[in-house]
Amino acid sequence: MLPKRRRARAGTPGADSSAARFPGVAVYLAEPHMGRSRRAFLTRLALSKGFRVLDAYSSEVTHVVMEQTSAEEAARWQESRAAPPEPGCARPTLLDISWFTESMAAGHPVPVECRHRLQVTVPRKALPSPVWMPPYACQRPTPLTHHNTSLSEALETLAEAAGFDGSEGRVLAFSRAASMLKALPGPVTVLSQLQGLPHFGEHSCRVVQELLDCGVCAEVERVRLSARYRSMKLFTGIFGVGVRTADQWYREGLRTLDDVREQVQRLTQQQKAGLRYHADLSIPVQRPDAEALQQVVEAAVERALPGATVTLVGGFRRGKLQGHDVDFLITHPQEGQEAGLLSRVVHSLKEQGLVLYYQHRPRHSQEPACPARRNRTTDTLERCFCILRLPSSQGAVVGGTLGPRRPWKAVRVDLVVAPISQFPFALLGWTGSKVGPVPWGRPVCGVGPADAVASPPTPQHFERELRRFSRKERGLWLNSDGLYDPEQEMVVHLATEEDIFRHLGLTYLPPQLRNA
Ligand code: 8DG
Ligand code: CA
Ligand code: CA
Repeated sequence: MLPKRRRARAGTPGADSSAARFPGVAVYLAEPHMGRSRRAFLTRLALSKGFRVLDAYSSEVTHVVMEQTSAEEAARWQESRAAPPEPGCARPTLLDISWFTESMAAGHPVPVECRHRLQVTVPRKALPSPVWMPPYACQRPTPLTHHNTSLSEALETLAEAAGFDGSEGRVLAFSRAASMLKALPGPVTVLSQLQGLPHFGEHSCRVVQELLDCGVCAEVERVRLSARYRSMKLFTGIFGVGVRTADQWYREGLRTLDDVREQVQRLTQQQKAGLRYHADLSIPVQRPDAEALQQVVEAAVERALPGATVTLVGGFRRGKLQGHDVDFLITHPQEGQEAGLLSRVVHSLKEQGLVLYYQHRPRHSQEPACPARRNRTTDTLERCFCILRLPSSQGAVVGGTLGPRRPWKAVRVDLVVAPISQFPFALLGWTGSKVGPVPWGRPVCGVGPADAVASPPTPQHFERELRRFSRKERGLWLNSDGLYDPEQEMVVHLATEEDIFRHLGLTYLPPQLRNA
């Protein structure tokens, strides 16, 4: 015999989503001022109309209905029951009983309007003033969601625009300030809270002040709407196009994708592929797509070399729900076994008809004639920049009125191979957040310009800061290849990411806290 409460739930037609007429809606009637018998009556009424009514408050609830409850009380009630929502998942809407009664009268859930909402000001934790923060992004946790999004996004826009103009100093200044805001334990409400924080120069402070006063910053809005920023963003969003090429096109008067298409004879193979699949590639890749691709890549790797492993890295490893591409790091527990693996993996994917484009970059020599190679941002690991064909789930047709309609979509995928001895460094490096743009792609010891690095120039910078910390504070050179001690002229061997943090004298930060 089930306990009374479970029995009731099990027998409740509305508790089963398949039985409900409105599967996207799960109502929870909150008691505070709603007597038990009234709640039971309203529950029966809603169930009879085909609504799903949940007995207990859970993450499934989409609509919380309250009666005679103030906004503050509602907010307190919610805070006491719910953990902060997962990134990308909204909290359920807190509604007055008027939404419920109108929905019952209509026989279906009516659209939520402003007047139905219990206007809730979520209580915000006050930020101590002034607040203290360590100067390097690798010395402080930076979660994916934070308290100062509009401020950090404004500064990142200015950093990006500075990158488009080749101004590395301003890129660093704005991205360091933005990154600091992301790490703060509460929302900035007055400028004085930033007093004494490193990286807040006069310009960044002015932008923050204007945003706090007016909600918008004229300079940022001007940049966002400017023809140059828009074209540069459009061009650098094409796979294979870096800042230098985008700038050249802009100077020549090109503004749109059609302008670029007219210059097709000048494009590299990579850029041609980028343009061909631009419609698909400009839509963010979602996590389920990344997971589906992981299975495809894992199967190909297992066929090519049993025992080799595939790790999802990049933004998805940091907990992002979407990204501009999917990054996989491949290794084998036995050093040297990975040699030749990538060609076989790509061959296997090609045989399945999944490869739309690829550019294989073999491993650079391990013994560089030029020691500065050890100190560069791009690494020597073997990799393949690909565009793969991902069949859409259940054969759904993708593409709208403008694009082709077909049961698959093109997705950018980076495959990187590291020998097991370099794996922890490659894992750390390819998890990011990334090393940010080198605005004009200065060639380093014969390595190609930034245009050769197929990724859009967004100013995230955990890795850049980690490498800077390592060099300036510890005298060690870190990149995705390894850690080098220039004084001892030797490579430092370490087995895990945790070991690398420890060796650098840093507290370990898991990937989800590296969203600087
Ligand atoms: P997104 O795709 O979610 O938009 O962003 P992401 O996953 O954080 O960035 P990414 O551009 O895909 O780069 C992933 C990581 O790879 C980033 O932290 C930097 C790292 N990385 C290296 N070496 C190289 C390289 O030579 N080229 C590129 N593009 N990334 C590299 O360690
Ligand atoms: Ca990525
Ligand atoms: Ca990538």
